[in-house]
Amino acid sequence: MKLAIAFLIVLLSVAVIPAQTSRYSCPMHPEVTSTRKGRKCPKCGMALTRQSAQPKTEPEPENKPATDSFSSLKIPDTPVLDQSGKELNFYSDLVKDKVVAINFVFTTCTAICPSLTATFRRVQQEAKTRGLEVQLISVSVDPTTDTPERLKDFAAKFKAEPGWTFVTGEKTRIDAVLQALGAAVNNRNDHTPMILIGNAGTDYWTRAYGLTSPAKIVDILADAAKRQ
Ligand SMILES: [Cu+2]
Repeated sequence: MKLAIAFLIVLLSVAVIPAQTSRYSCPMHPEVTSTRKGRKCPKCGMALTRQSAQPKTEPEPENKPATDSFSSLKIPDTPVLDQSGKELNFYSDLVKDKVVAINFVFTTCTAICPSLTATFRRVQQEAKTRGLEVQLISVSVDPTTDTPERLKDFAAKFKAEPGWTFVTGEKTRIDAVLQALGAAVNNRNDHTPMILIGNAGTDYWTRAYGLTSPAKIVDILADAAKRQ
């Protein structure tokens, strides 16, 4: 009898304890979970959010729209500079009424930026092949170092064509843009590999991991272009 009770207690604690532990998971990648607060998703850099104690059994759709938190209205119309040193208003000149993909890079990065940028290059080529009109935007997370001249060299190195704009500018303004797009970081090396993809005309927004295959990213862009 005692043994049976002890067994029951062990069984109960096994069943109950995990359910009481807080779980955090990535809004874009539900398979990425942690029991610790404040973690970021290694796939897209988004902060993990707390989940209810009951794990979801329904699989999440792969391209979950970021509609719960994001809208064109959140994008600032801040004056910024492109790689030619031309002043543009971020929202009205680069985003408004367009199908866009935005990534976050810095020219002196030796880690992930070369891959993110090479991916964008292939996205640009593939979108062109498929007749899809898109605006690519690479926002510098290190605007103090990344002058328009540096960005121009960087763009040339990756054979960027018209329709791909590299953005820098006054640090406070760029910080405001990064903040609004969910890509603000204290240390440039911690920048997110996330790509923000949207149809600004219809206010449809989603996010993707920056090292997803270029074909898949173009699929997501094509899907965004069709969204009402
Ligand atoms: Cu980087």
